Amino acid sequence: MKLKLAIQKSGRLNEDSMRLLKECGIDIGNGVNKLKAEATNFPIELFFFRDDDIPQYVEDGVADIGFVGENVVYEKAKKVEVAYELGFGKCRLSFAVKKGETFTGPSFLAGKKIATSYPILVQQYLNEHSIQAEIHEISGSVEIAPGIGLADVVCDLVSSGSTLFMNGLVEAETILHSQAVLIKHKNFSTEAQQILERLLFRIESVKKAKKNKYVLLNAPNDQLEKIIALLPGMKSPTVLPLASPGWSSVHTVIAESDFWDMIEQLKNAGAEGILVIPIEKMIL
Ligand code: PRT
Ligand code: ZN
Repeated sequence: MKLKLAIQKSGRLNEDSMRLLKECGIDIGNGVNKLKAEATNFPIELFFFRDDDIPQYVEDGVADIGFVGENVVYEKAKKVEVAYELGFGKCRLSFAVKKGETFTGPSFLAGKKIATSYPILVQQYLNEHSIQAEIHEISGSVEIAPGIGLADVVCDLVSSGSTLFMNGLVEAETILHSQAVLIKHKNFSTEAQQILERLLFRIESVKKAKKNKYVLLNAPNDQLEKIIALLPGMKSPTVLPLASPGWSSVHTVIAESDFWDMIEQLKNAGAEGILVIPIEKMIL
């Protein structure tokens, strides 16, 4: 059998979805512009859909799994399971008000006209705060609504914030942090589950590798103990003697997040010739 995976046909998630599959060593034959494509070296078949339709197709079993934004998953509220956070397509769903206005909390929204493409999530927020407001659902260019008098407030996806800024709006309150996730159909055969686990194992290895760097450095032997003590405790680093006497080469893996702090400390401790190399896959 082949696992059927739905991804966005074109748009913000398409490229990252395709790249992730490639990094997992999955080759997709030609036909990317069609509705379907097959992997040549992994039991997976790709379906290309609009992102909004992916939860429905996964609920119906047209696809077994899908890559889609959490914002779409929660707005559509279909019977699917969120199985894995993919780590790309990060954004937030936020209310934004006109520049110069002060958002004083949920009560600010009472009686206001809110333009959004996410009426379900906005209504949920209003219900949670017992606020009555008017929701205007628009499918695109939500940010222009206040400027043309269609709404007082918007609730839209934000990443850099420049769209809001350019439209004279200010982000006020975030109601959802979102990223692309892997969703799965509720009923899975053992065979499908096995393929999914193979896929997740690969995705996990790619993700871990991206979070870490391989570091090689030269250390004077009299500073070796101090330098090794600075390194994170994954496992002991590899230490090899250098051709020049009194020096060793130290190899280790450092988390991207600690990277700059760590490098400064290593330099201060006497490390030289520090090489930092990206890791392609990391299997622990
Ligand atoms: O055609 P189809 O329906 O498949 O695509 P679409 O147009 O509905 O979606 P698309 O491709 O725009 O976005 C797909 C998914 O990417 C979304 O559902 C989110 O999960 C994710 N994503 C991440 C974003 C953004 N970042 C984002 N910034 N989706 C949209 N935006 C828009 C936002 O709506 C606003 O217009 O970008 C603008 C804001 O960006 P900044 O950087 O100016 O803040
Ligand atoms: Zn869409």
